[in-house]
Amino acid sequence: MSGDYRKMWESIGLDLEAHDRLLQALPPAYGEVYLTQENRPAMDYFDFVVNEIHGLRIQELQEHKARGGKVIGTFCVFVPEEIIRAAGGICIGLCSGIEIGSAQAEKVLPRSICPLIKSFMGFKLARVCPYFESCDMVVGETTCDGKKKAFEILNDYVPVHVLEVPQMKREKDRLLWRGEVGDFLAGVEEVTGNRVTAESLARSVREVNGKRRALARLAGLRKNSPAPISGKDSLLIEQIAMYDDVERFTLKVNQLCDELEKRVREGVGVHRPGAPRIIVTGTPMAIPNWKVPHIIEGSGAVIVAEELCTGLRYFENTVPEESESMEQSLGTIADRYMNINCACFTPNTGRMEKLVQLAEEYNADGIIHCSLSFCDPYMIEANRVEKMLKEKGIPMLKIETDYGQEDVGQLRTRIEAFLEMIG
Ligand code: BJ8
Repeated sequence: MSGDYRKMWESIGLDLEAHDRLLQALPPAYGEVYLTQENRPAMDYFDFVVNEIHGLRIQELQEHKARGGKVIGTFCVFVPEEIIRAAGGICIGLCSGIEIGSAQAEKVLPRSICPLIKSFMGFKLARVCPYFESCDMVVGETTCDGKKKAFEILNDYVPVHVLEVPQMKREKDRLLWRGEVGDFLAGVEEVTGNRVTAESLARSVREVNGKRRALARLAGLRKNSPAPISGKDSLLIEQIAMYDDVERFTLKVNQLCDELEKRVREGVGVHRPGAPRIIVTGTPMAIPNWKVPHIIEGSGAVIVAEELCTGLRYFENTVPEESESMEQSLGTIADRYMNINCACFTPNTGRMEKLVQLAEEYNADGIIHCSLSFCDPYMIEANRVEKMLKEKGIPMLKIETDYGQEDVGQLRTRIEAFLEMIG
């Protein structure tokens, strides 16, 4: 990191010793997973952002807060970030992608629970995440039972606004969700002390759309063969999208896409000719969870798309920009989010259809379904995915894992066997 941030970390209430241990664990992992890749495009900005993950960006958040601005943390791509931005707040996706503070988390949660939930509780209780400690409010949702109940506990430590996300997509569910989006607007206005206007909302919609379009442009370039960028680098960018400054990030992704377009014209890629093209689907892979993509690409395949919330589900739809009133804008924002294919919905047929469509568009040789352990929605829905893909003749491998490294050898063996079978 470029500066000495200890004073800042102390002032926001971090446990400095525990935080030192976390930082020591991170850089080697990044070097090994990312910096050893061959023929990377210019990723300097994104490498820099990761390097400064607890430094410069936190400083920016603190400066925003010193000017009276608020920071709002989220755990789900269902949270309408357009509204947070329109109220002058900064929306930060809290990561939960590493095992941390488990001992503390297990004092308030059962041991056998989704690692993502245990991680966010651990981060908060161990006081090691400067993003979490910068939040004036966090937003929870009722997507899965584990999260829904854990947010009641988290509310003991930080104010939590819970969004009720419906479980079905009928008209009455859409109406309920529209009501939730309206209540969220009121909650955000109260925390930030700012009123959202039709103009501020329209501007925010344009800016967030710009970010999503840049990510979609990047995704589109990966349809080419050879792929001009690795799946690991693409995932990293999708993870950074959750917490970086929106306008700067959009600019940097578009600049990278300019370079990738040139690569495509010149036939430059990041993998050996004939490498199997893989789509990854399942539970989100929050930073710094790169375990499975690292194994897949380390085994000679290339990941061409992520049907994940840290992937296509985050950016594939935009909000229409021509609304004439605040009411209409809120409606179109709510509708955009209801199109997300989360396994928390029943049925969730949109996800199966999307996977078949993606396999065709991205010319994929196979799909790897990766679920965090104890995640009932995705682990059970894997059966529906498998059934549909079988019907369409698309090979699929189903894996279940957590944030530990103990199963790496076993996962590698299974992934290599799958790649050999489809190769
Ligand atoms: S829209 S996928 S980000 S809820 S992995 S905590 S589901 S037990 S994360 Fe998600 Fe929003 Fe859906 Fe996406 Fe529960 Fe499963 Fe854990 Fe999960």
